[in-house]
Amino acid sequence: MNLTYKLLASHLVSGTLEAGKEIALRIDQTLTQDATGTMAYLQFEQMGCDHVQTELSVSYVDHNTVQVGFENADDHAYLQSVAQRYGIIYSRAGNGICHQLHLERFGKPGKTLIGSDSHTPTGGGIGMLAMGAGGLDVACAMAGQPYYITCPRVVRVWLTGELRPGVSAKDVILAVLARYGSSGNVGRVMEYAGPGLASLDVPSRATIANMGTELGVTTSIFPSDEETRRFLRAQRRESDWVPLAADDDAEGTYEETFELDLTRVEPMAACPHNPGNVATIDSLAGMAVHQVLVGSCTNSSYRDLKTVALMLAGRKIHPSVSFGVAPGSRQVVLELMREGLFEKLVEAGARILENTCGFCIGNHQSPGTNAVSLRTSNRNFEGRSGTKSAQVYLVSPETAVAAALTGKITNPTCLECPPPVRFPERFGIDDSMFLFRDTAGVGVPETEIIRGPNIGTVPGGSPVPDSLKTEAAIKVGDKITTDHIMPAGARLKFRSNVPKYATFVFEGVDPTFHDRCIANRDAGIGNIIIAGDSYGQGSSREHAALCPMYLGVRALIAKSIERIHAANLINFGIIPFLFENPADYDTIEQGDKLEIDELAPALKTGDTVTIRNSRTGTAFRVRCTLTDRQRGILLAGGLMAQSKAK
Ligand code: MIC
Ligand code: SF4
Repeated sequence: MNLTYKLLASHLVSGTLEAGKEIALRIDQTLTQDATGTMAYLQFEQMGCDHVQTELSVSYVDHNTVQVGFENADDHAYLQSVAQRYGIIYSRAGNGICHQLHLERFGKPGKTLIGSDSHTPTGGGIGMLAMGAGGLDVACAMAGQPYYITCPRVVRVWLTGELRPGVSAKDVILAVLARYGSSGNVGRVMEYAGPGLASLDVPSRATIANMGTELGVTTSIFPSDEETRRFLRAQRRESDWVPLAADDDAEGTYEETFELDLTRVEPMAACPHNPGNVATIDSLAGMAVHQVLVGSCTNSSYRDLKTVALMLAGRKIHPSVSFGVAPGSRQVVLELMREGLFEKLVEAGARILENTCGFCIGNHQSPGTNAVSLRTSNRNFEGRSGTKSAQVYLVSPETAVAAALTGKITNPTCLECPPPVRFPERFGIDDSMFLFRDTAGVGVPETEIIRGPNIGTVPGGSPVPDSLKTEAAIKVGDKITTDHIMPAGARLKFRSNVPKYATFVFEGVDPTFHDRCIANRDAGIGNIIIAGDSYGQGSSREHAALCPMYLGVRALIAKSIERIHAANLINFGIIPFLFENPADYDTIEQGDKLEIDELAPALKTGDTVTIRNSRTGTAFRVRCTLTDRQRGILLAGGLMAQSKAK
């Protein structure tokens, strides 16, 4: 067996391990973050559990820490009280970014983890089967229910050689993105192996697994070996280590093998406006740069920040560049301080930012008009930085520093790069910002749950009707991300208030979408979204389904849909149709009246439905291939509606 299937087999609750078939998995650990967490816990509260049923569940606060207005602080108070009530470990704001912290303090090789954040696969860096999911799926896992996925095909990435100085893990994942792109990989897992692994430490592996999300795969996974053991020993939890690898004769189990010689990997960048738009740094060299930001769950580890500090030591940031650093965790900050390296950042002219997602989710540090911004984060979707005209390039920490020093895109291998950073024998451990470790898994039932005015309720869906009159409320193209559908940044603070947040659906694409949908909804006309390929890329935010549901969106018709978003649509009762003939996409215009007869009966018995377009007088067919479980959820109007009906 390959490593992926070993972990699937050891957690299989139902189904057979056959690629393409739905399987149910036992989930050992969950994580949430504050931006998706409030909805996840509001849903969990309705499930009637006395305490969480997992081995470990952690609630992190790292996204919404800007606190302009009362909303974020209200969310934090709610999350803290829910955590205490139900036995969830709570990571206070300021402790660090969820994925970095989970890797440092809780992740265990061989365990399953789902998180209400798409970069949960970071845990693959220490041999976990770690997957991003919608908040409702995480709530179900906390209630002891299995997690459903399509049994994946596994691609082996066979690493040989060793990275050259100035080239690092970010360049490796960008090379993988250059090969596989950011769409067309639904249903795959990337499994890393080969002699090249020996030179990649756990933080580097975590960078690769983290940004594997941008491929659209289910997850990425590394073996658990002596390097993994060294990392866990440094975190003073060597007893969590177990050795894990694919069997020697697993070769025939892979869909394909991609061989990557690390020695030949060059510094790379993902160019505007998609992480799959990869170019070499040499091809971009000389371009003037206005902003450089180091941080995010991809590149904010001790390894990354120490490399940055050593490269900056004794030098100054170029006067035309604004340079910011957001460390991944307190442990990273404290370690750099102990080694006298934090001051090198400050001396060089860095703007020291909080240990949070911050700039990565666009809730501060928006670049100027048309500015070129180099970031070590993982997404550069148009407008995500908060500035629509900004040109965001995703790069390694080494390339970021090279630009910060020279004011232009520069190949870092041309500069003097420090020798590879090794993490210390033992990290300093201070877990005091994790609350409720003593009541983990049990909770304190008498805790009063704090619900400030920002804490709303979760709207419910309604069953699929027998026939449906709809309007094509919007027609969008390919690679529409959940950032397009449900903007974050300055809008992030409304996550706990669905009616308010729903006013911003498709805000950057068509600000009139909300009003048109409400008018249709109130007139009894359903709304339909028409989309091209790879709809729902990026974030796991279930609000990208929940808020459209609130606006009366009953269905989506797309050429293809990304994994987590498709699951979220079903969870909230929005029918995820695919064009049987993709050319029919061209025949539909925004505003077309689309009618479906016999909808519920058709969904009950088969998977194709005929839709009439009254403007063209023609009909076309769409497909919705569902398992019986999904069919039940969808017909009931979503998972919560189904549970209530039961
Ligand atoms: C992101 O990077 O887009 C986020 C913000 O972390 C999201 C989660 C969210 O929208 O709250 C993700 O990646 O899932
Ligand atoms: Fe936070 Fe950015 Fe990572 Fe999302 S991608 S979890 S916003 S740091």
